[in-house]
Amino acid sequence: MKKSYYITTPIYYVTDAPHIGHLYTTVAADILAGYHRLIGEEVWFLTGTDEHGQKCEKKARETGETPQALADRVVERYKIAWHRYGIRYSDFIRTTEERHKKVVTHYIEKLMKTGDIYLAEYEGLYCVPCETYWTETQAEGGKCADCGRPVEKLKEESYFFKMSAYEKKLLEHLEKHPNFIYPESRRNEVLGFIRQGLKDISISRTTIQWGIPMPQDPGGKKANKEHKVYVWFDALTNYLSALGPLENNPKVAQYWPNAIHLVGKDILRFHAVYWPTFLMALGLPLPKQIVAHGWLTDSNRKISKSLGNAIDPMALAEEVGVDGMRYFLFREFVFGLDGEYTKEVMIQRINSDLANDYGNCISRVCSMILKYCGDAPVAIEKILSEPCEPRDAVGEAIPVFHNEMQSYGFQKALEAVWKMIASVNRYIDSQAPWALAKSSDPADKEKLKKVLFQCHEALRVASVFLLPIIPTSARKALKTLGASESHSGDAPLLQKSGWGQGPKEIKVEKPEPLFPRLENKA
Ligand code: ME8
Repeated sequence: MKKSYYITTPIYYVTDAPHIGHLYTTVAADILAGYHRLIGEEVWFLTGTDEHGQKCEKKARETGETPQALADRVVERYKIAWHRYGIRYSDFIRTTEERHKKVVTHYIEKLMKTGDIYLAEYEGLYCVPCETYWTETQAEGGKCADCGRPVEKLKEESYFFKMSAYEKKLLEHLEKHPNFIYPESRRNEVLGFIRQGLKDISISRTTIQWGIPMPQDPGGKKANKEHKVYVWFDALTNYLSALGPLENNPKVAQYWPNAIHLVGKDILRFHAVYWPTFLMALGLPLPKQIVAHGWLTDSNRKISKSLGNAIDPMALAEEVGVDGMRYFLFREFVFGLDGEYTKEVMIQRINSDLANDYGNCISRVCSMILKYCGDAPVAIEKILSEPCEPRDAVGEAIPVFHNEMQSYGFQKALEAVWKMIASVNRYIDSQAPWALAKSSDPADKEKLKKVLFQCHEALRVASVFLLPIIPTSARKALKTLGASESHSGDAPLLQKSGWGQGPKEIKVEKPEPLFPRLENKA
């Protein structure tokens, strides 16, 4: 049976159009989904939008729309951006959909019955933009521990979730599953937080209208129509509600045990503490892993709409191209760490790696093949049976690439691919095909063909590896190389990416520039 893989992105707030930070997480998920598909696994890839709560309500007031109209409008911006970037999600969930609201209500009813959700009075320091309560110690100097903005004193009747009851169980889970939170530095932060003691948390709000109503309290206490479900408990449930009903649902059985939540470090605690304890209370299995990445920053400040430094992915796609962006984001930055975004570095990276190294190399090799060997198909099986430098480079890169892709080391995986490409460029320089072409010795003619097709093979393998990362360009490259079939069929990343596993006969096409050189207009 095929292995299954379930990858999720956070569901993004519809308060604004997507920016480069949202793009970062979504492309990461798309690369992982693509990679796992290409190694033959069955993949479910979920993304979507978080449409309830105070933030959306407030934004709608500002824009003079109903919250639903705001959500309907902004969700299109997300869908258009993801389409533009070739994001191949399996499902897009919106928290205002019936399928989602039903599940949230059902879970809360269930926990009201077991007593894991109860009514009490709450007084605390609240950060409106983050929709989070803080203790006096957490909100040092009256500032939100996350965003640094002032907190407000708020008192309200609220439903609480008995998170404290699951503290020990959660710690045990983390100890038994050291990879549950990735990377390790983030795991340690979460462990530190849990060890300070988990308190029960408020999971309803009376201060908002725009949310899922709390269901009727079965204890016969006060009617609670005015209580709305706290947006985080609404939102987190999307990862399960999107799979459909829990009982007798093959999709849940297949994918839920393999769920991987990809999130930014800003929302790790919700995923690594709130969500697992909520699932424990419901008696449900936990996801397999929670992976937190760093932030893209601008002058060392998080890039975000509210800080006013957001960068529009649609404009970037126009300016540097979709694959240029996809490549840059995962070659330039270490996935778990923050990364400073600058336009200069981006343009430099795309020009040097994509236009010069990769694009030029394909164009050079294909042009020389057409020039020196003609355009009839060439049988290459025998040629590829011999040792050579590009072959060694391919052999070294393959295990590194797979290891890194499976441990979120995108940067190192790409470095491995670029080592193959560099070996081809070196080999061309050392073997000087143009000199061999001038020789009248028939042995040199044979050698010329050999050198060119050895280079060709390393570029074919590199392009197969690049399929999940820069899908459109890698496919175009394979077509130029006359090896399109290498990416179709079963698990091409396993079965077609070894030396000599491509087509037995090659007919290259006239190369066209894969990546035009970019100018820094600024
Ligand atoms: O938090 N660098 O939604 P959101 C990298 N609705 N990634 C960034 C980023 C940056 N500068 N800025 C944003 C929410 N992100 C909730 C999630 S999930 C059940 C509910 C990415 O629209 C990163 O993935 O504020 C971060 O966690 C997410 O966008 C926050 O998106």
